[in-house]
Formats: sequence, structure tokens, C-alpha cells
Amino acid sequence: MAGEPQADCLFCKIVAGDVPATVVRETDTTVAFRDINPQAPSHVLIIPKVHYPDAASLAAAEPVIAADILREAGEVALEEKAESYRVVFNTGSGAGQTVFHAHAHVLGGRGLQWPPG
Ligand code: IU
Repeated sequence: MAGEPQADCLFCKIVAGDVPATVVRETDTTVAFRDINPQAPSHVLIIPKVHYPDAASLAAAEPVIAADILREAGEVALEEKAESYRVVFNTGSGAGQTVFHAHAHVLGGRGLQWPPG
């Protein structure tokens, strides 16, 4: 069923506590944890506790939770003392998505180039 945990999903396992992660924030609907392969001095992932394969499908089914993720991005940036930061939703393998459970990357702590690669 839509939103239900998927047995083969790494981020569902992190939500369940079955795979360790360095959690920095948690709400009723989201978990924020440090990326294991950071691309900036501060690189935090924010995921919904429900399973949807990407940000757009999450927003279509659960718009309030999608908004929770954006609000959490601001809270993470504040806690990380990132005055400027970038929120990225890689969507599709051609855009670099490797984990098909919706997630926001929050990157900060250095200057960020535009356009991204
Ligand atoms: P992507 O947008 O799907 O490529 O992002 C997935 C991220 O998940 C990527 O930056 C990985 O470094 C990160 N990650 C993680 O934090 N912990 C893990 O166990 C695995 C991937 I696998």
C-alpha cells in the first residue's frame, strides 16, 4: 500500500532503526541524519517516515509531509549554522538518485556553485 515500509528500502530500515544513522533531528513525520558520503561540510538528509519513491510522489500523496520536509530543512540549516544552504531532491537515476525513498539533501558550510553539475 502507498506509503507503507518497503522491505528492500535502506531508508525505511533507517526509519525503523534497523540500519544505523547519525540522526540530527526527528519529528512525527520525518527523520534527518548525516549523509555517509558528505558533499559539503554540512550534508544532512531529511526523509519522510512514510515510503514514497521520490519527492513529487510524496507531495502528490502527502502534501503536508512534503511541507514538513521543507520546514525541517530550515531547522537543520539553523542548527548547522548554515547561513546559506541548498536543498536538493535528486529525482531519477539520470539526476543522481540512488535511493528511491524520497529525501532532501541539505548542503551547507561552503560556497555552492550554480548551476550544479
Ligand atoms: P541520492 O540523491 O539518492 O543519490 O542520495 C542518496 C544519499 O544517501 C547519498 O548521498 C548517499 O551518500 C546517502 N547514503 C547514506 O547517507 N547512507 C547510506 O547508508 C547510503 C546512502 I547506501
